[in-house]
Amino acid sequence: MKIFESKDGINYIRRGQMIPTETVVNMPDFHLIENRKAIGTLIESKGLTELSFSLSANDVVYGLGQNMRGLNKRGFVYESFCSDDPNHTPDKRSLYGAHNFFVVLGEENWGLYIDFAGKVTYDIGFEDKNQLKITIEGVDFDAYVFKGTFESITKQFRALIGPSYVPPKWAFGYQQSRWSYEDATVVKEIADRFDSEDIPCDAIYLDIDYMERFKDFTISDERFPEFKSFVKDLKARDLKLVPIIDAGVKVEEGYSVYEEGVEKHYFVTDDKGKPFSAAVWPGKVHFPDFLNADVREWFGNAYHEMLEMGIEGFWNDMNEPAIFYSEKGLNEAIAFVSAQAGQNLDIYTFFTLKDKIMGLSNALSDYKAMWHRMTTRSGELKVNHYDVHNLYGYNMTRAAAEGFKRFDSDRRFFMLTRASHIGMAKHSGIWTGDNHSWWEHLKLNVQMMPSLSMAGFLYSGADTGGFGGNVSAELMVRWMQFSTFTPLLRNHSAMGTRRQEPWQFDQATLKIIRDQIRMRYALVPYLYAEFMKANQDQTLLFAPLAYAYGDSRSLLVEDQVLFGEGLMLAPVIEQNALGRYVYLPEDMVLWKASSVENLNQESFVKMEHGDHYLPLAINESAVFIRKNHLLVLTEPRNRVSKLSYDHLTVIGYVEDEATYDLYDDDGVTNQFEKGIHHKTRLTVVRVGETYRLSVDTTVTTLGNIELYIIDKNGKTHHLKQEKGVL
Ligand code: MIG
Repeated sequence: MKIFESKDGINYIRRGQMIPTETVVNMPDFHLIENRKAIGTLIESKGLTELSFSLSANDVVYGLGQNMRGLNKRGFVYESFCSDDPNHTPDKRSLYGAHNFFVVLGEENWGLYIDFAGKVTYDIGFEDKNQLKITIEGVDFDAYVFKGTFESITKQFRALIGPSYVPPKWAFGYQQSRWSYEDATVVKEIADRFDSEDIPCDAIYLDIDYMERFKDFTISDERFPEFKSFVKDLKARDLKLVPIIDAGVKVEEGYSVYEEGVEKHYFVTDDKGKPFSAAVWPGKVHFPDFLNADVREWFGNAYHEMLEMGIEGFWNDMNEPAIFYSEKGLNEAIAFVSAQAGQNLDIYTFFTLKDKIMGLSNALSDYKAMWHRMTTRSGELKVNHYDVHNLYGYNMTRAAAEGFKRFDSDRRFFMLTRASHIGMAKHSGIWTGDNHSWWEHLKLNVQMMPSLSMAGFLYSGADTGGFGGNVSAELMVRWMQFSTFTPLLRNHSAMGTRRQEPWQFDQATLKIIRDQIRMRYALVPYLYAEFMKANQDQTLLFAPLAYAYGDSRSLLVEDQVLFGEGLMLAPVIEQNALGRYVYLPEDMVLWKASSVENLNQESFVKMEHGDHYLPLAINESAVFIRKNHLLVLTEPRNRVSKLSYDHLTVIGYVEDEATYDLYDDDGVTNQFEKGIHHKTRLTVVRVGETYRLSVDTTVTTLGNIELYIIDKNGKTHHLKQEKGVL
């Protein structure tokens, strides 16, 4: 084992020669240090490594990206092992992503990132409440230990993995999805309905039924007879179509992707070197070997045809990879079942029989029977799938992202993926998979956003309203109130469930949801600015309260989160609740956000540090503005592209002075990477009994600004600044 240290005190531990993940892109200068115990206790046996650390009584543990349970992960066992499991119940240990970064805050603050391609298990004070025990399924790995404040630890980590994926700006608009809008007529009806109901929307999704027999990169002629002109028509209305791509390639003679893949040996193989056969939606499939650079190039180029037709982005699904059954597994199960025919089954044999069938999906034995030809710097490496399982979805999406770059290196493309690894945060956003229309999953969404920010997944969000199960109008509304702040705002639901487009409920609900989506559009310039700054400054877009507040109560708050530099959100996440308790770590200003149309002096209330019960009617959500911070709204429009800076509203809680940098750029190219963007600096200063706004901007179209500034006595000052004054 070698231990190194960087000049900012990051300890880098290298054990053996790990399978490269290409996650760390900015390696600081490290120097070798001798005989230093940088991490807890390390035991290696039977091919596993166990790391143990002791936890102090009040330590909290934040992180692990997309995972179950609370903000504070202490008290349960979690796994990093990309899993396709549509039942996110509290007993589950892993979801679709593998995100090996966490931070311990307490007696001593530290963070750990384990750079590893295989399975890692975290027992965080479960077996023994004072022990954090990590089991790595391998002996070769890299690890990074960070020390400092919550903020500096997360910054150092994010600096290592490099900037996160940035979508085109329209991706901050509302997106409507359903499994499935099955043909062009239905999609058009949805588009028309949004416009006739006057509800903003920027994108409509195409789930698996747009394809011809679930074959990737094909379009059903029957259901989308004039696909190209259809895409063009929607584009003329400023609406984007987002088609899905699945990991498995259908086995079918005459299907070019399949034939080329077989001919060039581009598929993951079985123990005998033949393409591994499994079944997913298309029936029998082979899996492209995304760990191989040639395969990535080939698959990435396959997206070009639809890009040429005007498609601007995709979602990659089933890339854990999800396997309904493998040919081998099914044959074995059938053989077992047949052998029991006519027998008088004892109970144990009956259960074995049942398990043989139930256990066919996503079986570890299948993952262990799959082989990759992985491209590494030192040549091609034959690796077993199980050992690199967490890199599969990551590299599928990397293939797409690299394909987009080759198509047009300066343009931003929309990309979401289901399975992920930290290394993928630079290539794509994620949606959090198949949640349910359960209040528990709204809470899970709230608790997951901060750990996703920590892992670098800034562009993310849940299926708003819930994917599985039937949503009530009330849950839909409360979920929309929270998702108004998540960069990805997508309403998606499964086949067979209650429809959940905004107009599927009653008239009152429709109005609330319309107002809510309009509020989202009014917030887009602000959300976008917060997003881009969080990415550039490596700060957290969503954070636990302890990110900014050092008191012991803040460490324990599980249902309120900080958003960006100036807000705290306290969403209602309980059925029938017409209010909730909130904890304020300092004085703040409450906006009971219900609409952006009717703002007035009474809309904002200063509240004191401490605990409060807050009544919140069904159309109200609690948005808190932190001390000496500003919130900026624009006038809503029905598309992101139609938003302007002509009439801004600045809301602030200002004791003496507050400044806000409203970042903006062209929203479509990668020029921002070269520093081509503008920042409008808004400064509000108290001058005696009133306030003055100064604006430092290069934006020529900046118009009138209306201000609601709340002072330390809770008085709201309503001021207007005319264009000429700027
Ligand atoms: O086996 O494509 O998470 O969003 O609608 C289900 C159908 C496959 C899972 C995705 C979901 C999508 C669904 N897919």
